[in-house]
Amino acid sequence: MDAQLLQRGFTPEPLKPALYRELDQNGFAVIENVIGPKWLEQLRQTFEELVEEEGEEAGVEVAQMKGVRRLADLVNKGEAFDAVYVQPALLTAALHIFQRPFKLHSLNGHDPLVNDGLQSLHADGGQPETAEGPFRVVNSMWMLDDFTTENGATRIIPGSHRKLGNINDYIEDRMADHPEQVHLQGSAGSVAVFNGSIWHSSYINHSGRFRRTLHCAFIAREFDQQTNQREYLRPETAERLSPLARYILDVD
Ligand SMILES: O=C(O)CCC(=O)C(=O)O
Repeated sequence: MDAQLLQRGFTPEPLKPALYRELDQNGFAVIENVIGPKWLEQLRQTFEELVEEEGEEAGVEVAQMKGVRRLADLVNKGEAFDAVYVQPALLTAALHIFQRPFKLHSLNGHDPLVNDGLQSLHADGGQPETAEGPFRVVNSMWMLDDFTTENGATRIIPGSHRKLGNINDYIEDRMADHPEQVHLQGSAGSVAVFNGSIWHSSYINHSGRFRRTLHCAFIAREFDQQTNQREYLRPETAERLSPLARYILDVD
């Protein structure tokens, strides 16, 4: 446990036992009904407004990708995102994986366009030193639309978070389909949480229907953030932050 989390107002929201097993054995789990209908609508609307407003600059703070509508630094881009990175079930799952203090790594958006979106298999946090960890990154996929095999639901290789060494030692062509890959499917409003050492990637959107997601990633506190929140924090965001949010963002 991280005593600071509790002191800052975090109340753990224990997950169903099966979800802890899935996080440990498979390296990922889908938590359903996290985003209620009104919040979902706000997140979708803010996503679209930002894509429109930012145009060619969208996503530039972290990474742009051909064939994908990307957004970045969402902590500073709307009140609708304030409750994302402090969501209790998500923090509970992250703590279960890290087993030590952690902070936000980045909060970004991702939507693969029709017949596009394929990425090479990768692990956000690299491979662990031992099969039991410690693990460096935990990521989560906030499904703003239904995630299906047709619209490019993320592909993921169950159990690969415990592989040691470099991913290239195991896979010759990381763009190719992997014999063990499954897709992170779920209804809009679900959140998939996964160990950042797991092999995964964005997949081809064959349908052309939206497959909007927020990537809310955390990193163990001893490492640097992907988006340095102290550097990016805007005064209007700072005014809204709870003590817990300040701790998770590491802006004190
Ligand atoms: O949105 C997805 O399906 C996964 C994206 C991803 O893994 C990445 O951008 O690194």
